[in-house]
Amino acid sequence: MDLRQGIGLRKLGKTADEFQQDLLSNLYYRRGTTVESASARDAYETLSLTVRDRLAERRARTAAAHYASNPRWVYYLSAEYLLGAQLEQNLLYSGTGNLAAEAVKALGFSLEDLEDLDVEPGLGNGGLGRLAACLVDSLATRDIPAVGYGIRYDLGIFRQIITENGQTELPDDWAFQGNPWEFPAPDDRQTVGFYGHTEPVPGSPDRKVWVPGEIVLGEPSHMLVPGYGTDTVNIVRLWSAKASEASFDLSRFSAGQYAEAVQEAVRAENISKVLYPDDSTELGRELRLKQQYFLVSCSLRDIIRRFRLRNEDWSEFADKTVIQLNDTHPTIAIPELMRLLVDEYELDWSKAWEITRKTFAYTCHTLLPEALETWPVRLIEKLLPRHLEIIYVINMLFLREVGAQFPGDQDRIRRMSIIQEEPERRVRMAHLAVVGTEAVNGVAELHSKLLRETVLDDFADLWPAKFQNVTNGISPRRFIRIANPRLSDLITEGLGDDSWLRDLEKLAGLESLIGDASFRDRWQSIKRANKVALAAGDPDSLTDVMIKRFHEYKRQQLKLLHVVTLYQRIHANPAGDWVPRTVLFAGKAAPAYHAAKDLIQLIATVGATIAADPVASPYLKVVFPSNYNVTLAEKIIPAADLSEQISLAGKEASGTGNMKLALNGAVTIGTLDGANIEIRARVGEDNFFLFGLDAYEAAQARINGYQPRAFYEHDAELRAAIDALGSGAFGDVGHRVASSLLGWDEYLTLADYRAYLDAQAQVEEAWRDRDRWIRMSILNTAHSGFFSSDRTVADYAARIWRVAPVPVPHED
Ligand code: RUG
Repeated sequence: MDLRQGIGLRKLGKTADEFQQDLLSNLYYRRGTTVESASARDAYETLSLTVRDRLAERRARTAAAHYASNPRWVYYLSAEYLLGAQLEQNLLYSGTGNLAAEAVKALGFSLEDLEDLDVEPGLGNGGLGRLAACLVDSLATRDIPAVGYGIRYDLGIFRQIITENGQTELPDDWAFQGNPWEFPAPDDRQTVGFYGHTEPVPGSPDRKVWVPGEIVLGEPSHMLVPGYGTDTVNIVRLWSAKASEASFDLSRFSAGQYAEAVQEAVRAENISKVLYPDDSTELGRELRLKQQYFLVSCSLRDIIRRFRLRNEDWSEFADKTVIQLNDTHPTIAIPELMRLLVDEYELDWSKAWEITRKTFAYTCHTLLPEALETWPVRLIEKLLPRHLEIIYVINMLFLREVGAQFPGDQDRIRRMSIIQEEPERRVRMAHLAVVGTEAVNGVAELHSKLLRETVLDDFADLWPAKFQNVTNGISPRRFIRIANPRLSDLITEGLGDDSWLRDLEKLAGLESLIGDASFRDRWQSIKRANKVALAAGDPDSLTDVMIKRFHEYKRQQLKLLHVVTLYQRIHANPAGDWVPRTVLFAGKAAPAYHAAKDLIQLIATVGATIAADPVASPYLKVVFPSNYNVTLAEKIIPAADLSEQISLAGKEASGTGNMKLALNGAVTIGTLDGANIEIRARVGEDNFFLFGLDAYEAAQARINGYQPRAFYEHDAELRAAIDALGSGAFGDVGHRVASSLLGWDEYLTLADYRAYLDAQAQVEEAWRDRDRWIRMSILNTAHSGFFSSDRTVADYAARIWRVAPVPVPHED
């Protein structure tokens, strides 16, 4: 028997009996317990292993197919992954949901109870991390050979508690009870160096020897990433930092200096301790850069190891490998690959540079200057001395190229340099990422256009063909099939089958059902049932949701001004014909972002005031559930009527919550920003509430000397709302928010207030005409097909990665 051919795998049973037998044997042999004493945790772990085994069998066949075809691979490098809960997804993707429900019932548990024990790995902050998770899902669904690389943070995104005192952060020890979904692979451990110095190599001017001052080990574990409706199972490989054996100081321990004895080990292991440590301190920044290099160094060595399993010739590396950099966080991979090729594999510089440039591609996710990373030269010099030398050479050769193209244009050279000189010498990671890659993309049409016209305009002049757009997308499996099973079942019934889950444009077929009154009734009852399940407020009220990270550019403050104005209007006319609304906010603020935390506190306080008010509370309710994460999003999104996408135009790169809400039949109120523009173009102007300045008008307003006070003085309702916030009734936090809006109003909230309230009046008019609203809702779902991440991945595959699918032969 040739085990390398994958022959010899015992087929895992497909019948209920066989599933139950497998569950029992996992309970006995892998969990080491018995039916009589099995706890819910035992049942959860055992079920997870039983489901995982089915995916692992597909994984074995996937690996065999990939090995045989020696394909071009996509490697996705991302500092963040928000994978969401795994059990329900893996039941769906392995087609074992019914078998599992029956089997755990026989053990005395309900599947729902066990799903509650499935903790989501919160290894990301927001949209960027969730995008990475959607893309790996779609890569597998599209049968593209791929590995996602990331960091296995011990503590994920903090657990948030909201009270009237604002946001409190608690550590998220997500794997405290273990994580049945991952496979540790200590044999693939890598060694990572930091600090130290470099030494010349006699006779080889391009090469250097780097002698690191600290060594840390990177230990991988992987989680399975199944494709939907296919046999492909890819992996996400996550690295944990481990101290080397030598870092434990036995002599100090023996001398009773216990803390000192483990100090070095603790320092090493801190690298993967926490997602994004607070970078407002010098130490925090250094740790963050360490994380980035740790991810990159481990992953590149793993990629090279994989390449060498089937290939020998370096000239084939770029043909077999594309490495996508998810934002600038992993950009240090560019000098690291150069270092490996030049210093360790002894390629000459120009050959190595050709390979490097052809291997990488870079996705930019922002336009905000403060989000474009730069690192102090002296920090890189200290932590990664060889990389700084390499960056200098890359920069010198690059600026020579610029000089040749634009002779005498010193200003352009200064603007484009990878090194910023003033006020402090820093490495501009976005410039390095553009110079060292073959393709650069933005994440929505407007974003890609603004990147070319503003932030990266000089680079787009130099290399116009390098710049592309790939509009983001979302996984329809997670964000409608799992999140909204009632609506998914209705859609499947309406369209005749569930093939829309792999071909989301098929949702357009719903348009022909819109004239069917019973279909519309069922659509409406499902939305209502989802609201009842969410239990956030009156299910017959307009459920108005703003769910996303807290950031001033996203403008939760604009929504708050709207809430305060509604409150004041109700008070002015308690007998008015008010549309009852439940306004739901959810989201986290970065722990050191004080203005965003102020907003959270103010919203919570205003919400409590309204709740205690007998005049307003029958019509207006503000709810703010704690700890927004993927799991909570899956509950809120199906219940939403109105989707708030109200960032200042030109600031939100794309947004993906906007897509999830539209897909679930929420109607958007939004600005011409990010992917809102593409959503509106598809769902139709009549099914989208547009308001506000566009990106060019917003930029112009600042140039023209924007005065927020002028808006305050000319609009009595706006004045009343801001005065109420600043009146003292809401304490210092109300003062701070009001005076920041009146003083500078960075994101032109006051300029867009009146247009926003007018658009909200149109929302209420449409809502009162219930039939019109349901039609709008259905049309939003019907025309959201473009926003599937399967389409996003197909775009990357065709235009950036140039990869082909490798189907895994199906076995019954
Ligand atoms: O803010 C952006 C979102 O607009 C976008 O949808 C998401 C995925 O592309 O990425 C978010 N993002 C940007 N997260 N971090 C950054 C900073 O670079």
